Amino acid sequence: MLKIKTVDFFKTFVKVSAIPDSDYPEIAFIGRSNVGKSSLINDLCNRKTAKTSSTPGKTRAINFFRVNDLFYMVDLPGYGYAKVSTKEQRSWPRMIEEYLQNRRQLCLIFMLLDIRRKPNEHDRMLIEWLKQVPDIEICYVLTKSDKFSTSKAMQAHTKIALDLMVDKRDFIRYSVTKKRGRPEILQVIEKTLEKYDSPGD
Ligand SMILES: Nc1nc2c(ncn2[C@@H]2O[C@H](COP(=O)(O)OP(=O)(O)OP(=O)(O)O)[C@@H](O)[C@H]2O)c(=O)[nH]1
Ligand SMILES: [Mg+2]
Repeated sequence: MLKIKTVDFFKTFVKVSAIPDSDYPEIAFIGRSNVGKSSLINDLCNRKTAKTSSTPGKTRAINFFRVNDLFYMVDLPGYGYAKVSTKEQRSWPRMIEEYLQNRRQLCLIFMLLDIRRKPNEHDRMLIEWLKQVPDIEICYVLTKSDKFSTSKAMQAHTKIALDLMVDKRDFIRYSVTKKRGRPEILQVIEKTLEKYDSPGD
């Protein structure tokens, strides 16, 4: 299994155009505000690299973390948080969209969904878009699975998969507090990296 040895905070970007070209594969974490993206990155890396908060809207820019000097984990801003200025709120989905459209190194997306919530319009829009891009793998993560009993979590898992018309097996139930899902995620990352050829090779 992939071992995370080193994690270096690389940089924060407020504009996609400012992100330099690189040959490192990028693995991005995307989802509604407060869904648990930064917590997931910290849990995978076993350290507090990404800033988390119980207040939605914590991550407002794109944060890059270099892992094992081999690939980047990309913490994207959450969408759908109402309490920021309208201008900023509007710029979020656009920044995400721009990121998704412009990073040729992007090879894997973890699409996070709160296990307790029905996917909303933003989630659906993103998922539909992602399904159409053949070069980007999507792995769905149901976060905060500790909030439900196992049987309730299984029910929610089935329901969300059906709702999104995605194979149930493409979802990983995750819990930071209950230590669930980490090996599965690391395995997905490892498999994707094995397949990844840096452009130009
Ligand atoms: N119970 C439980 N709480 C979690 C879990 N993962 C994250 N949280 C909590 O959810 C809240 C939001 O977590 P973040 O990681 O900051 O969420 P985010 O998606 O990065 O949010 P933005 O940066 O605002 O987009 C925090 O209070 C976390 O402690 C989990 O697996 N279980
Ligand atoms: Mg965050």
